[in-house]
Amino acid sequence: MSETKNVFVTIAGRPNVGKSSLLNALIGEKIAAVSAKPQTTRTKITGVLTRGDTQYVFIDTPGMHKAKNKLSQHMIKTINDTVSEAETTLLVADASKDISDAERTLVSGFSKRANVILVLNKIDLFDDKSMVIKRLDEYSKLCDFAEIIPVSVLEKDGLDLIMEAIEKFAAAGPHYFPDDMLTDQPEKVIMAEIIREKALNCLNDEIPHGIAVTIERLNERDDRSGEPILDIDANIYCERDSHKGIVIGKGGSMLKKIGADAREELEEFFRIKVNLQCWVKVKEGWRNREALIKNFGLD
Ligand SMILES: Nc1nc2c(ncn2[C@@H]2O[C@H](COP(=O)(O)OP(=O)(O)OP(=O)(O)O)[C@@H](O)[C@H]2O)c(=O)[nH]1
Ligand SMILES: [Mg+2]
Repeated sequence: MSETKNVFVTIAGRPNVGKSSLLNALIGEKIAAVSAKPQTTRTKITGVLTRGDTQYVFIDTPGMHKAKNKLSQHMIKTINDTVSEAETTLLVADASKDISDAERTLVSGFSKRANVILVLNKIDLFDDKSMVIKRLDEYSKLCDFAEIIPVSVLEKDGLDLIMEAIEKFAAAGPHYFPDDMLTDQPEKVIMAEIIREKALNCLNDEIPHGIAVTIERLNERDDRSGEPILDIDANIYCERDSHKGIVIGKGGSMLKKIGADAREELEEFFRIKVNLQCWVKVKEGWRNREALIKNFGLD
């Protein structure tokens, strides 16, 4: 038998740069919520890819930001703990944007670390491809990266280069997860995240950050025609009474849309027919209440 290898890779960077999109693309399955709104990811998410002898373990983290509430403080602690323990880091940046002061500080903070690969994402947004070289040059002055790889996760352009770069850091060792495993997230968490992602995508800017989703009941049964069906009851929590009406929408239209979008993805992911019931509840200011943060599994 040939020798097994493993490599642990932390995916870090500012909010909204495409970290979770990258995780999903690298493991070839959508396990992490993605949205155009910053701070979509709230906890670390492990994605596993086993190819031949090598097991790649990717750890997606929340976007690095300044804490605004207790939930943010937990997110930042998660990021710091994960990044400080990282053997190999994919530091992701949005190449299409000028380097902000926050980005500069963050990137410079990695200068003393080894095995940091800078992923310059969203190069599809450049009409002028010479901008990629310019950005590469700017970033290379901030930190001595092991490699800088321009990519477009959206167009799956450059992902093979990332895999080649990571491969170099794989070392002899056991596979810590079963070879067919995709993620360590429990089923219920994946379900709740699918629903939360659809809510983020459907709702306006003020509300999404204050949304949390829990799965209250799961039941598999045969429907009338004998086909298996999964009943899922979910609670969508928002922070204020005024938000509840917005999440429900006129005549229930918003909730219907969120539910329909979520059901479609749930059926695709779990390969079973789904009957989804969503209830909207209010937990006043939950993002500043430790007990509720804990209750939602976000501590
Ligand atoms: N144009 C373009 N958009 C991208 C690309 N990769 C990701 N995006 C978009 O960028 C937005 C943010 O993506 P996410 O993967 O949620 O970003 P993230 O870094 O995980 O964000 P947080 O979890 O909030 O820190 C989404 O709208 C993605 O569709 C890319 O290569 N090109
Ligand atoms: Mg994310």
